Amino acid sequence: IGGLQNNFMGPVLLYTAGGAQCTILREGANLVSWIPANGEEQLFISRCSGTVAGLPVRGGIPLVFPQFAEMGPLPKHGILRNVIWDLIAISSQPDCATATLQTEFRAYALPGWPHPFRARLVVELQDHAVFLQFSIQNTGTRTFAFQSAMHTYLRLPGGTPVDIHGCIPANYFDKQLQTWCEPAMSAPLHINAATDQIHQSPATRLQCQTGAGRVTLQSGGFPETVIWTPWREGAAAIPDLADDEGDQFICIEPAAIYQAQELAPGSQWQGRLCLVAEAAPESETK
Ligand code: TA6
Repeated sequence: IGGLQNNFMGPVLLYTAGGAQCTILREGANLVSWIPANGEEQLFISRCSGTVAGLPVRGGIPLVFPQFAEMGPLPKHGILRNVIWDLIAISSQPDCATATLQTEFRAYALPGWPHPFRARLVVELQDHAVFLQFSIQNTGTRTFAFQSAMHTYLRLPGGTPVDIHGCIPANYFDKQLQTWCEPAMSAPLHINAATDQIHQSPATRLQCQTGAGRVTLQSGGFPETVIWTPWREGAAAIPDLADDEGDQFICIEPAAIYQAQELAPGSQWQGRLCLVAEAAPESETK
């Protein structure tokens, strides 16, 4: 039977009758585990998560808001990934389970961010897919602009390059080179080294071969896409990542960074992400 298993303070667990399951931490409303029916874990979590005080979990799908990286006065990637969210609704049917988490900020609750807002994340789990709907409501009296991303850590087998299919060619900012680059016209995007790029095109339908099959990623509401991995050479510089974990994930992040979003008083913005898992054909697993 499909269902739910939760306690008020602990992680939120969803599962379907078909055998899919996912875990959402109330810290950061982070989807830290997703195992589709007949499948394996699709998301990466570092075994060093939690070893450095003050850092959020290294992996899953941290939510970035209202600042991307160090592009403003707030802590890196903003303020949502460190706070404890409330579980406000949960429901279950045999083939689908849903959880809604929410957190609210009052005006001037934080230095560098005077605006009150309500953030909500709805996670819907089906046998082979998980849907995330991230929304921000401006509960204040002034329009504000914000950056956002769903910092999705897809698990890789490690030790093998990864191809990302379906990128829409567009200029991208290379954070390592600190320069704007023209898109490579040849698809797919082949990753075999440290990569940190902000592409000026949405993740309309990207496909990536993960450790246990293929994942399709579709976003809505986010005009840009970040592709990041430290790979082997960059792992040592990240304090809450083991040295052998650098090539065990690729972050594909629907984002709004250079194309920040504006939100008028009382209005709501919504960003969506759908992940669909497909088992690898037998010929590919041998
Ligand atoms: O989204 C890519 C990025 O901004 C990278 O530059 C890298 O710093 C990464 O995020 C991880 O950030 P974190 O604060 O989680 O270490």
